[in-house]
Amino acid sequence: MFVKCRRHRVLIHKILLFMVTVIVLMFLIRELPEREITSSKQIQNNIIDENDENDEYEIKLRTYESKIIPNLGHNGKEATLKDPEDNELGEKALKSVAMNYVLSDRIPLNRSVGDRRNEGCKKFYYNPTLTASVVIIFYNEILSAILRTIWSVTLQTPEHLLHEIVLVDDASTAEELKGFLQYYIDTRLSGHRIKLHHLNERVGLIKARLEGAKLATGDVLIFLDAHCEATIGWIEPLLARIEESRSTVLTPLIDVISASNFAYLSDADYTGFQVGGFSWPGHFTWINVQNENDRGKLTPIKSPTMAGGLFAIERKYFWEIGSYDDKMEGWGGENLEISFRIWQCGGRLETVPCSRVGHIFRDFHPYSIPGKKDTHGINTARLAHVWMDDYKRLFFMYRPKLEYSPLIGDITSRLELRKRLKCKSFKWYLDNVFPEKFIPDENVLGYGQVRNNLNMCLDDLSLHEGTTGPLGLYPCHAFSATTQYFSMTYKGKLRSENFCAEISNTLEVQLTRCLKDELKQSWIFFKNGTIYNSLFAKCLSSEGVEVPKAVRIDNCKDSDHQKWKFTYINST
Ligand code: UD2
Ligand code: MN
Repeated sequence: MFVKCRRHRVLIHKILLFMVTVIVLMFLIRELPEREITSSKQIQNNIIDENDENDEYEIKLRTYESKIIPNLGHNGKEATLKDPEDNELGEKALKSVAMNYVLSDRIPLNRSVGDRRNEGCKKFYYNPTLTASVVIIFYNEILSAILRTIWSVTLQTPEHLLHEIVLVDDASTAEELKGFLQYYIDTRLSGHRIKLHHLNERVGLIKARLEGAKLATGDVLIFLDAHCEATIGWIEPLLARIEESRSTVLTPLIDVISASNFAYLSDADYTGFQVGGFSWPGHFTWINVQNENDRGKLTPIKSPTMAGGLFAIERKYFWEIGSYDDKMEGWGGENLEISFRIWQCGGRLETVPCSRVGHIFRDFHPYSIPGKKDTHGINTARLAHVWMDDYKRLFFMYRPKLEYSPLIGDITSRLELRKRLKCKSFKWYLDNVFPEKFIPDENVLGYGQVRNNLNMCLDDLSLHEGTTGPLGLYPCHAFSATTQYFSMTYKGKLRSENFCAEISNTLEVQLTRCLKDELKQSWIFFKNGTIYNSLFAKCLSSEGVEVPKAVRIDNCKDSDHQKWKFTYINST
C-alpha cells in the first residue's frame, strides 16, 4: 500500500511538473516571436542604415577611383592633364587653395616618387629596432593629398618599424574628411593600424600635434604635414640615429613637390641642401651647412633650427623636454621654440641627408586663423620672452607692439620648465650652435638707420633673401627696422641681417651675399661720417641718385651727400 501510494505521489508530481513546464513554454513561445522580431528588426535597421551610408561612400569612392589615371605622375614626374577644361579648373584651384587638387585627384594615391636617395646612402646599413608613430595633422586639406601622404608612409615603411599612423583632424569643416575618410581607411587601408581622431574644436597646428602625440604609443614620434610623400628608405636612418642618441631630434631632407604639377623636384644626387636658421624678425630661414667640411656629407648634420613640420623625436623625450608650448595658437613660432629649447636644454638637432620626404610648399595658406590673429607674431613673442634672454630686443625691435602685448598670455609654466631643465642661455646657443649668426648691434661701430645730411636714408628696398639688388636711397621713415636697418661692423662690413654692401662694376652699391676678405665689400667709417672704400679710394655718396635707386661711390669731398649718421653709435 505504502508502495502504491508513493508511486501515486510521484506520478502526480510528474504531471504537475509537466504542466508547469508546458505553461512556461507556452508563455515563452507567445513572447519569443515578438522579441525576436523586434531585435531582428533592429539589427536589420542598423544594417540598412549603415549600408545606406556605406553604399553611398562606396559609390562615391568608386567614382573617385575611376577618375584616377594610372601612372600619372609616376616616379614623381610632372603630371599634366589633356582636357583644357580640367586645366582651367586646376588653375583656379591653385589660386583658391594654393594646390591644384584637380590634378591631385587624378594621380594614383599610391604612386611611387622613386628612390630619391643619393647613391652613397644606399651603402649605409641601418637596422633599427625602435618603432614609429607617424602623426599627421590636418585642417581642411585636400583629401587626395592626405591619402597620398598616408599611402607613401605605409608603402615606404617596413611593417615592423611602423607602429601606427595617427591622424588628427583639427575640426575640419569639409564633409569628406569625416565619415568618408574613415570609410576609406576601413576599406582601402584596413590592417594598417591607422587611428583617425576628430577634434571637436579647431585648436591650431601646435595643439593638434600635441593631441596626436598623446594618442601615439610607438617609441618614436614622426610628425608630417598632410601633403607629404615619404620616399624609399626614409625612416631607417631616422630611427637608427635616435636609437644611437635619444636626445637628438631629426629632420629628413624636405624636398619640394610642386603644388601645380606634383613633380618631385629634388634630384637624388642633389647635395647642395641646406639646414635651418632663423631671422631676427622671428622667421625660419634656410642656411648653408655651417661647417664647410660637412657640405655634401651624407651622415646627419647639425642644424641650428628646423622648419617644423617634418621631424622625428623619441616619444618619451618629446614629453621630457617640454613637448610644445600649449598656449601657442594657430600657426607659426612653434618650430623656432622647439629648436632653441632642444639645443639650450641639452639636446641636438640634425638634418639626415639620407632620409628624403617631399612636401608641397604652398604659396599661401588656404585657411584663415580663427579670430584673424597674428599667431606667428604672438607665438614668437612668447618664445622670445622665454628663450632669448636679452637678445629678444632684436625681435622686438621689429615687432615693438608685441613686447608687452596682453595677447602673449601667461608664460610662467614655460619659464619654470626652462628652470627645471636647467637650460643654457641664448648667448650659449649663439656662441656654440650658431656662431655665424649676425648680431646687428654687437661688434659694430654703429647701427640703426643710416641718414645723410639731407635726411635721406639707406634702404634695402625690401630685397628678398638670397638675391642681389641695389642699396637704395629713400626718405627716412619711422619703421626703421623693416628696410632701413644697417650695421657698420668692426670688420669693415656695411651690412644688414642678410646682405653686405658691395661695389659693382658701374660703381653703384649693391646688396649681396656677405663674403669674407672681399675688398669690394670693405668699408672704413670715419668719425666725420664718411664711409670710404680703399680699393677704389672713393666715398659712399648719394649725389645725383634718384630715389629709390642705388647709392654709389664717388671721389671723396666735403658734401652733405657723403656724410652719414647711424642712429646708434658704439662709444667703446
Ligand atoms: C611650416 C611647417 C609647418 C609648421 C609651420 C609653422 C614644414 C614643411 N611646414 O609651414 O609644419 O611648423 O611652418 O607653424 O616644415 N594645420 C592644422 N590646423 C591649423 C592649421 C594647419 O592642423 O589650424 C595643419 C595643416 O593642415 C598641415 C600642418 O598643420 O598639415 C602644417 O600647416 P601648413 O602646411 O599650412 O604649414 P607650412 O608648411 O606652411
Ligand atoms: Mn605644409
